[in-house]
Amino acid sequence: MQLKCGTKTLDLSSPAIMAVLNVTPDSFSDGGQLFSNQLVDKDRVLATVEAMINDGADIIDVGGESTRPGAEPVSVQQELDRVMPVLELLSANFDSIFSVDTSTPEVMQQAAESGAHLINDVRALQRPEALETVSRLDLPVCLMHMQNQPKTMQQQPGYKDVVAEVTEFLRQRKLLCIDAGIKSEQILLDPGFGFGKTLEHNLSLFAALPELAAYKHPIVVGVSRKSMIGQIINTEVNDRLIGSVTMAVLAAQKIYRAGGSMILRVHDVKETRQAIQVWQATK
Ligand code: 8Y4
Repeated sequence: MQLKCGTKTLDLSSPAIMAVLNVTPDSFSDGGQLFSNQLVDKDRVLATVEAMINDGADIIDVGGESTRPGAEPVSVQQELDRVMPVLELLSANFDSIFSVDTSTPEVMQQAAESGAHLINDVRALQRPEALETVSRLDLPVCLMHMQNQPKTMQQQPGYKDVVAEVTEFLRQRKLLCIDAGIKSEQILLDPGFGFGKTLEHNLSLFAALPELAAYKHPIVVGVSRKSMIGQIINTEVNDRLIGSVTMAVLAAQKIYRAGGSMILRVHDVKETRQAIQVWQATK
């Protein structure tokens, strides 16, 4: 299984690792140190990303909008100011695959012009012009499910049947992508762990990963350090490494046993890579 990403090709015969690079000055647990006085600290970004690549990251996911529960929306200009200098810096220095975590068509367009290879949209191209923009760019896109918006999504998550509703949403968004001219083989699907979901909802979706994999699109799984893990093992965000890696391996096992393929979106690249290698050897 291979995913064409513009000028690059991503091998998905085993799980690919997407490393999280937050370029939001307000993000505390990671990424906050990439800024000083609202300006990107270039040396820090280069050192961080070099380590990620050496640790085994296949993709670097650059995001300038905080989508954590309760986060305030950002302006287009703010997002551009955060993301573009970093993408330009990374494209000039590394031969890796870069994804841009954005829902904003202007950011998608400019990021692609500066060398981004994949669009990661937590709003599944629902903003005006997003479908048309990605279709023109001819890049792969991750469609993620979210209930409500980051500001309010964890206040009252509710579903009659979370698995049916999330899979139906992704199926509909995928059909609209294909109508807009996006190639089926460029579409990735993501149930959106933690985005408008209780622990019970997240665990139902996790159990249903084989069903989602049966759609034959690569699945993106982002559970790293999220509160669902904190709720299971009762730990703060800085003590979720083992839980995150365990869940990543279990997700890989579910998806590959079902004949699918996947990308793991993670903060802890080295540990996840080692765990996946050990799992691979036992297959
Ligand atoms: C601690 C650390 C607590 C991180 C919460 C978080 C996903 C995503 C995010 C995902 C895809 C996050 C941009 C949320 N999660 N994109 N983005 N899938 N495709 N929260 O699951 O990491 S940001």
